[in-house]
Amino acid sequence: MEDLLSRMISITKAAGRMIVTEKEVDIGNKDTKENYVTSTDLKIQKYLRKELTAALPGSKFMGEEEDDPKVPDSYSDEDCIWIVDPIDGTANYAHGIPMSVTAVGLVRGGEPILGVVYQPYLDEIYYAEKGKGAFCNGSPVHVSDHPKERGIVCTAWSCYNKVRAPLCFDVSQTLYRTCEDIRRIGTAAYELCLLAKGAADLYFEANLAPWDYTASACILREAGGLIESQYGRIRTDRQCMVIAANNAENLEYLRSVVREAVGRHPEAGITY
Ligand code: LIP
Repeated sequence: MEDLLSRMISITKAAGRMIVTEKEVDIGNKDTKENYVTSTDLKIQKYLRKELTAALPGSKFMGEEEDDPKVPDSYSDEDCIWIVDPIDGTANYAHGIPMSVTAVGLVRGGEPILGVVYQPYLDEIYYAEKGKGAFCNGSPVHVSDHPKERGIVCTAWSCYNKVRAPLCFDVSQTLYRTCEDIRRIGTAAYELCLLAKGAADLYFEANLAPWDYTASACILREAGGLIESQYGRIRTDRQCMVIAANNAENLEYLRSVVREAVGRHPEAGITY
């Protein structure tokens, strides 16, 4: 796996560099005005599919910009599947905000076993192999020991489905009273890496796709962090709500805050 991780790191860096080198970029929208797709997304994904499936013969591939981005029907528990987000933070990229990453996760039996996230504006490469620790640019990273009162919370307010926004603002209002402050950075994959390196401490999003969090879930767990969904463990075969924290006490607090807010907002359509 060490050689494969090295290959993943090289491939992910080469892919992520396109975020900062591509000059002629076509910008389009998917189902809503907030949900962008660009020519760079498509170019990066095409590159990742070619390089990653060649690096691991027989592996399957799921990317955000696929025509039908779901776990392949023939996916058995032991198959390896690449779950990738060519540009996580596409809205930031479309608006010229220098905060996007390329995220590549490898899943076996539904579990992330390798994760690589590259932030090209800062030239930061985060990576982890299950059971072998998490790193940023070659240095080990670990979650903070901050109590919730000193917690920096990363979150979002469901811009792709604003029916859920009242729930998200309700959660933010409660956390804002207890924790130190809130950040809305616009890339789940990078925000979860901030938890892994101890720069942030709690994370909540009402609905994310597997490519938003699979790579970072491996990195965060290897950094000592905790991440889960409304189903318990995060799922790599469907979208889910994501909560994460630097320790079990803060995760339990976050779980209770989200559960109470979900009870106040049945319109969000989330069971938790
Ligand atoms: C984005 C996430 C972000 C979330 C956005 C969007 P994309 O992923 O990383 O945290 O708030 O709604 O889902 O669409 O840029 O790959």
